Amino acid sequence: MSKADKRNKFLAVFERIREELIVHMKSENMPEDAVTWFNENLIYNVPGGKLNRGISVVDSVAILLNRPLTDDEYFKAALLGWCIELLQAFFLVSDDMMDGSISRRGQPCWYRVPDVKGLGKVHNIAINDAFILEGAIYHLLKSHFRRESYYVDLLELFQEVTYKTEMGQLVDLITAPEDNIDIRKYNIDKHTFIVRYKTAYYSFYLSTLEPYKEADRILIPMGEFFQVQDDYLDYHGTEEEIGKIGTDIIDGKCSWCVCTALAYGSDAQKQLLFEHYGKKGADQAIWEQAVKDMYNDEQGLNIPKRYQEYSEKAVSEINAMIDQVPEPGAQDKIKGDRLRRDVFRAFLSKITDRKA
Ligand code: DMA
Ligand code: MG
Ligand code: MG
Ligand code: MG
Repeated sequence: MSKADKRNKFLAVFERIREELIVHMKSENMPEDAVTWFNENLIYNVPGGKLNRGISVVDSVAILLNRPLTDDEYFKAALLGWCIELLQAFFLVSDDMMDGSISRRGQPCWYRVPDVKGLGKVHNIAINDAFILEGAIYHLLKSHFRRESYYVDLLELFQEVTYKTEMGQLVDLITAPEDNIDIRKYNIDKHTFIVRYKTAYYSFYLSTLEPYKEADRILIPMGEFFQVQDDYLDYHGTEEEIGKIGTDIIDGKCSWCVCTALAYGSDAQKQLLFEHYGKKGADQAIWEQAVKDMYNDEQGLNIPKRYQEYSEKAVSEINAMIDQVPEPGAQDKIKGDRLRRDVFRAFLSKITDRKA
């Protein structure tokens, strides 16, 4: 099946899920304008991304079972995939408020949409809209998996991963307080801690839906690599490419780029960062550009080249770890008993060389 067909098949399940959530809201006697609001929230925030995380669930199940899925198996796997996409939507709506971002997935961030279908602007309603996206996950899990033996495991996994992500967001945000950024405290270890919690757990680890030891060992480094890419693209990607306007320099984030600059930069280069990094004000665009120019300088820091080197090393290290995963042998009663190398390779190939 082509990539586009795969995506469309997955999107068709979203329509069923949205329908189900709307029918449920109506059955709770929610007023019509509230149902309209929720519907717009779902459409605007859930299906518009790359859908890598969600589709990976379907791919993983198919690789593990080693045969085409029945319609019911496909639906259940896709539903779990959409639960991850709902979780992602919940994180992104709130992340954009906290980061003061402008755009996301090629459209204004949800909290900046002034008025939904003429219903009127409600101050900071995006906070509740984020919560409700999270609530929808547990409603769906209950209505589809309540009778399964693994129901509690699923609930725990979603809850634990959510909690870890929130811990990561906490450190991400207090590391860069708006009024007093201190980049002297930034380094790669601090960065690794933040990205492991805020990105790695929910981005890949959750998509296997199994807390395997092997998954932990490989998918967490893969998630770290994924966030380094995100940090790099924040400064280097154009809005057309990444669908969002980068805010890390002005927000003073502990990003891979600034940690690398601090580790390898000269005293003069670090001085420029102390003066201009994370500074808000009338001249913020000029200061941001000065930092970007310094990152770009081919004779100097050359962050693009360092990123290229980092990426090649990360991909080869992750591949080496995948090579060590034992393939299922005769001792495994069920063929899908353990994660096979292909599951990890499928994840890695989705993110290698990504430009968005
Ligand atoms: C990503 O952090 C982490 C979460 C939990 C959304 P980020 O602020 O770097 O993401 P983005 O660049 O997409 O705003
Ligand atoms: Mg952000
Ligand atoms: Mg953020
Ligand atoms: Mg980012």
